[in-house]
Amino acid sequence: MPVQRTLVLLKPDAVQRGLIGEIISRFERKALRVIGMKLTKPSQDVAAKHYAEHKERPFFPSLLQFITSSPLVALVLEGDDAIAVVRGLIGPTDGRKAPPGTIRGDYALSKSNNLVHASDSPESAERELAIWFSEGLVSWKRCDTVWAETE
Ligand code: 3AN
Repeated sequence: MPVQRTLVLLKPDAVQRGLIGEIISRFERKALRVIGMKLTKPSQDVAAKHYAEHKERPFFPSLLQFITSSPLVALVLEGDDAIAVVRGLIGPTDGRKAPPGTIRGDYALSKSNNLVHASDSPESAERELAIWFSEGLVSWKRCDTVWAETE
């Protein structure tokens, strides 16, 4: 199983609704490692780079407005198959359709204000990590790894 790194954003709605701890605790309980974390209010330029693949979509202006409206928490998570695992934990885009038990399914009622972003492929993760964490990451080992990750 490949050890992967993935970019997660706890978007402005997660911060404003006081859900930072709640959401991060789900990732921690899954035995993922937080190897990067910061509270930041992104510039239009950073937001546009991050969402570049959506620039032709009708919702692009409102997406940029939303993501730059208030601080967000940027995280990098590391672990076995982390990209797919984190996408599974957050659930599908539309909070109304996301199943209970997923983060969006439990806390979001919207397609746009859906609390969390997570990289959707190794290529996206690499591109997004360069945008949000050009300063680098902090590598460390969890002391419970041998209990949590043994096949
Ligand atoms: P996901 O975050 O589930 O990978 P994407 O990549 O399709 O979803 O869309 C990126 C972000 O754009 C979503 N997280 C959501 O905030 C927003 N978005 C997607 N589709 C719509 C839509 N139809 N209307 C408004 N916002 C949308």
